[in-house]
Amino acid sequence: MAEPTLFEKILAGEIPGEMVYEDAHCAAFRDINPAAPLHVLLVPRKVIPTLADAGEQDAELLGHLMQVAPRIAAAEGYGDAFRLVVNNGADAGQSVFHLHLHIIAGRPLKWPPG
Ligand code: DGP
Repeated sequence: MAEPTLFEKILAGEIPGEMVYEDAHCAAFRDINPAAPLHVLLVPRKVIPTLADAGEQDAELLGHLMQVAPRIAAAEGYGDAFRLVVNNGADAGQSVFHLHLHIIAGRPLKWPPG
């Protein structure tokens, strides 16, 4: 058995996390180091290390995450303007190798991102 990821431990309640959403397939909690007034991490319960590791069998799960994310933004009061970010790989800024969507909102968001 692989060592549980940090996010598995948060989803299991073994490490504290401020949960904002949970269903059978995914859960969301506030980022410990928020980059904006809203910064939530949406994490599938299934451990997929990176987006690039997702396969055909994960298509429904990925679609589910994309449908849940706007609902979370709206529930938090930011339904009109939010950004979703997936860092894929260490060189792209990924530090936790358990796929997650960053849901960021609540301040002007520049483009292109840094
Ligand atoms: P990334 O760098 O894309 O892999 O994003 C990982 C995020 O996880 C980063 O924004 C900080 C957040 N994070 C790291 N450790 C913890 C933790 O223990 N609790 C919470 N809530 N967030 C964490």
